[in-house]
Amino acid sequence: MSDWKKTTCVLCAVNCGLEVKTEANRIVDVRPDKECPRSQGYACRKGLSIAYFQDHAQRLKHPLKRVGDGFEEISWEQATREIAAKLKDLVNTHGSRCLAYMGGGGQGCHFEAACGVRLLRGLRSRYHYSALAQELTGFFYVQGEAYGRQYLHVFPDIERTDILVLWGSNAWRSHGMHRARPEIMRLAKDPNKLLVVIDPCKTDTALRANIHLAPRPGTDALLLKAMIAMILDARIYDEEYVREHTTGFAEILNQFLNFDVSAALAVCGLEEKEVRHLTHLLAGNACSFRSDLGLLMGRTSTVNSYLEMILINLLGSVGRRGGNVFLGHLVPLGSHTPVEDSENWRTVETGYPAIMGVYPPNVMPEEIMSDKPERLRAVLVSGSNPLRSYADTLAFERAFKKLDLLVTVEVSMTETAALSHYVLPAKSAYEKWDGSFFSWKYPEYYFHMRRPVCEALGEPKEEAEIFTDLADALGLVPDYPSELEAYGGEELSEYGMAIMDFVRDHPASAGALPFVVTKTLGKTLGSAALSLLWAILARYCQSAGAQLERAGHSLSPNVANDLFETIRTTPGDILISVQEMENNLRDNIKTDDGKVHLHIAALDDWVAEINPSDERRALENKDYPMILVAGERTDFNANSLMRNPEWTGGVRACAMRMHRADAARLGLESGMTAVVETEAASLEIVVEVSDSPYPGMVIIPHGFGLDYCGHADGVNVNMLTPAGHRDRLAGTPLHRYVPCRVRRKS
Ligand SMILES: Nc1nc2c(c(=O)[nH]1)N[C@H]1C(S)=C(S)[C@@H](COP(=O)(O)OP(=O)(O)OC[C@H]3O[C@@H](n4cnc5c(=O)[nH]c(N)nc54)[C@H](O)[C@@H]3O)O[C@H]1N2
Ligand SMILES: Nc1nc2c(c(=O)[nH]1)N[C@H]1C(S)=C(S)[C@@H](COP(=O)(O)OP(=O)(O)OC[C@H]3O[C@@H](n4cnc5c(=O)[nH]c(N)nc54)[C@H](O)[C@@H]3O)O[C@H]1N2
Ligand code: SF4
Ligand SMILES: [Mo]
Repeated sequence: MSDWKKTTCVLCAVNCGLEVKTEANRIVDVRPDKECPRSQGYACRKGLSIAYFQDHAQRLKHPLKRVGDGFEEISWEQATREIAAKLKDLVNTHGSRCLAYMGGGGQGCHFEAACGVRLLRGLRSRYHYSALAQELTGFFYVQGEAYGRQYLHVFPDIERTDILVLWGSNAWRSHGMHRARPEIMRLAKDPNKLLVVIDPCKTDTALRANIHLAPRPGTDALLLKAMIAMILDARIYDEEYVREHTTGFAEILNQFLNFDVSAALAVCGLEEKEVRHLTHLLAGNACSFRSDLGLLMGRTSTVNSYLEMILINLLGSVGRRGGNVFLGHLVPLGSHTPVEDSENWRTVETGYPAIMGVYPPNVMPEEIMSDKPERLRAVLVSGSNPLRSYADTLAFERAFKKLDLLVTVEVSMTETAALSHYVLPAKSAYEKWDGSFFSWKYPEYYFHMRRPVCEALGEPKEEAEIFTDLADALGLVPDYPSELEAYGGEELSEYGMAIMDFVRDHPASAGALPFVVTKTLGKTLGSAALSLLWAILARYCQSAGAQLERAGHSLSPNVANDLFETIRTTPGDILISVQEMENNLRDNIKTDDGKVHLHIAALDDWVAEINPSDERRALENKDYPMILVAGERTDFNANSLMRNPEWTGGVRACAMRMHRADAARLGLESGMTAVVETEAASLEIVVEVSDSPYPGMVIIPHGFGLDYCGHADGVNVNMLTPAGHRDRLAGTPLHRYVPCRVRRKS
């Protein structure tokens, strides 16, 4: 038997297949998994450095309790008992709105979310904050309005597309798709295909593109409006698609008629004939769009996503072969929570609704500092590091110090953990059963349940188990028949029937079902996450029908159990479902009338604001005349996941890039130190002069400035990002457009 063990990378959302060798319980060798049907032998240097994520000096081994300025080790029993008592007391005294859960949205470990959210809901709070609301909730809002559910999102059919437009995405570095580099090269080199990049900077992706449009930063909405107006004006939109599959076209037409395309493109700094040429190419071919943080964290975030949705639909690309398609999934990444729904809580101080079930981290400091009696007082953090990842580190620090209870579930002693009242050690991605529900491939959907490849040191637990124990201590787990504890292995079908009987007889306990499953099947299987996978499959298989059959699974009553056994006993990716390509739109859309709703009335005023004269004015800022791109992806960052600076191999990876002309004007050269100031703070950073940034723009990577054993490598860019600089509808940070000023350090 090979001593290579199959797993996946957990440093970014594409989760490439890896094979690792271990010695003395450490990962000593890593190679890309050639048999992984998604990544097919591709992995980047970060994945190959995964041993630095698994083993480092700050890994947590035991539950810790804050005592004075330090921590003392305590037992799980004490930790669970004390935290449960404090939670109960706070909720009883101040009401449920005082409690928030921040987590469940990491790059590779999604099985905690079911129990984390159930624990929150068991205590009657809805305040689930998540990294998804760092970037994607404006986009999800638009998807919900257009396609009927916020979790329905379209992604390019990359294998079949003729033109791929990467808009505000530096996929060469960030890998926003499977096998990003080979795929970018394939599209760029194939004479029948085109790779288009729309990005102010000459990024590594842009340098490889067949067409690169470089709009002035922050003018994407103007450019999108101009493209839509051109397409309508020239009547090159897909008339049949619009007639058959959409509503709201008349309203859209009204909004874009008489739009001054020339004036708009002058503000964007683009040649009208180049943009016109591109719109004609797009209209004549199977084109698809992959947008990322340049749009999502751009100056007009939600409106960018809205206009992009309109553009893609006018081109008739949605659901089409080679267009933007709905992918298969086992569970959606979140829940549909319409913003106007009366059940949808608003945040107490800032008034933001949940989108996709989650609230934006940007507002959390204000929610804690609020004077209102219902303010946040207790936060349960897992799999995120707000003190480095989220905007405005100083605001978070002040707010977290004011909390009555901060509990962090972590694999490492992070900056957030260091401020917490309790720190609970989680097993790492390589020590437990876990997986992600991200989905990028089409028409196949593969799922990889990682199995432990290393033994956990100390006494960490799976998060789902930690949350179950807390729920138990809080009395949130209903009584269940003791026979449920006896099942497992071959008797899965009987277990399934017993669970169904239990739910039928105790409908009020349905919400607490994940805890019952982890406490029963989870115990038998030795993993809470694995038992939750069984429950997910049981539910999924009830309605998946034809998708499952196309993947070769027979639709017997036992299909979920069979699939579960296959996943449990077969390392690597398992084919779960195959989408039917001819009816992708019809099979997936969930609006009442089965049509795409092009018009979102709630955004009318905002869309009207996007006009050349108002935008020209809005782009000027006398106090902060430069634009900071706060959080670039490079080969040497992976969110805040790589704490030991040695993993970069000694490369000085954290510097601020700026355009040659700006550097000359400010008297700066590579290697010199500059001072950057924003509304939030100022800091010093080493400069790297380059031709790639747009003039007037400075770029700092994220994921640096982590305190590693008393030393911080590079700077923490979130010192500079004001929490209030956020999308008006979704609250997502506008990290790609942070007004700043820069000077040479005197
Ligand atoms: N190496 C590495 N890869 C990662 C991560 C990592 O930390 N490191 N993180 C992962 C995560 S969580 C995510 S969300 C993805 C993000 O992946 P990307 O969004 O691809 O990452 P960015 O580096 O932010 O690239 C955004 C691009 O937007 C451009 N941009 C800036 N301003 C504007 C603008 O006004 N308009 C337009 N059109 N473009 C603009 C920037 O020049 C940049 O090229 O990366 C993932 N991959
Ligand atoms: N300025 C700026 N800030 C940004 C961005 C930006 O572009 N600019 N990008 C944002 C984006 S898109 C994202 S997605 C966020 C990501 O930011 P976060 O949501 O904070 O996520 P990560 O940095 O991936 O991981 C956070 C923590 O999870 C811990 N962890 C790892 N594995 C496990 C595990 O198995 N269990 C538990 N319980 N914990 C674990 C890690 O030790 C780490 O401390 O960063 C955001 N922050
Ligand atoms: S960081 Fe992303 S692209 Fe690189 S190996 Fe890991 S999953 Fe693959
Ligand atoms: Mo992200």
